Amino acid sequence: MTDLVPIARSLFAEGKGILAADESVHTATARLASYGIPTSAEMRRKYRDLFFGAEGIEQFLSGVILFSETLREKGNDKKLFPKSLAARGILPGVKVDLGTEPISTSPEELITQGLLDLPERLAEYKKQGAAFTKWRAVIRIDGDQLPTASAIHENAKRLAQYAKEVQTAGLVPILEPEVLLEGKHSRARARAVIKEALTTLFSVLEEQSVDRASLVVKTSMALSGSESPRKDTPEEVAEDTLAALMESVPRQVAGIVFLSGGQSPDQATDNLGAIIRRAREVSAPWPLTFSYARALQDEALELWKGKEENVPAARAAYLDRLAKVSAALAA
Ligand code: 5MM
Repeated sequence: MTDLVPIARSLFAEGKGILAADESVHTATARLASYGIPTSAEMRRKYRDLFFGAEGIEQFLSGVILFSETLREKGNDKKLFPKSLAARGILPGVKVDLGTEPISTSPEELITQGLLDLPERLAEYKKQGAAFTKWRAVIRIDGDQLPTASAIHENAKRLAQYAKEVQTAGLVPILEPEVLLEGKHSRARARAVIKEALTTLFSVLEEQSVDRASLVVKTSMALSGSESPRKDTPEEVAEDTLAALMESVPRQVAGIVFLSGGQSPDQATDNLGAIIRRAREVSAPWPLTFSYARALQDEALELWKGKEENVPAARAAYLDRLAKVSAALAA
């Protein structure tokens, strides 16, 4: 039986965090298109290589979350991506959910798919070199109406079943109940919803006897909605985020990672720094780090534009952002 706890804990090595590079074909296509980059399978491979082939990323990254397609692909160095990451001491992980669909009884809310053939897929991903996995539930705030308690509970049940199957397969699960930034809501509402989603999740995990010590939680920060005029200070974000987490996440978990959720790279960096400082003040019991996609990639994509000649400048911007986010962990 693999001891999953040291693997989960290694994601929190000092000064290091996770690059989320697990955009599905649909999301990668939209992301690249937003920078004027035409998409094809080869362009997606080049997109991954831009971020995985950069020299020195192992100073800042403990892990990378891949999309299943990328697990089977090779970098420009002709090495399989998971192998070349592992050779540099970076754990390869994989997103195993298959996206979301509307809930039939509450069509404005989403439920995550992917449990049906999960054991077979996990065995395959493990053979391909994955050491950890991720499943994302999507929770939308709309006034006091959404999310419904039932959507939160249904998503928690699937997250728990996912975690159990992943641990049985000898892999570390990252459980991501993402509370979306999109909306007009207040930071207080985001804090309450994050707390509710995590409290429900841990109650279902307990019912289903899921091992907490070898799981990682991936959470949103408590922020005012993106359509709210309110601009939160990093200290406000940190106070509310830590309050939600201290009231809902048991001390035994291997650690908590943050998603960037559409924040600018600077915002995501500054808020992380403030969260780390606040965690120290309140003696938070778990290790914390980042698991960003957009906040680590945006500046590089802006420079890259899908062109070979722009790779050095794009990688320099990416390494610069990684250095800043890593420095925020020591804030
Ligand atoms: C919330 O998205 C996760 C973190 O990314 P950000 O830091 O940009 O918020 C990310 O891992 C996400 O789960 C993947 O990009 C996959 O998304 P899709 O929509 O393709 O499932």
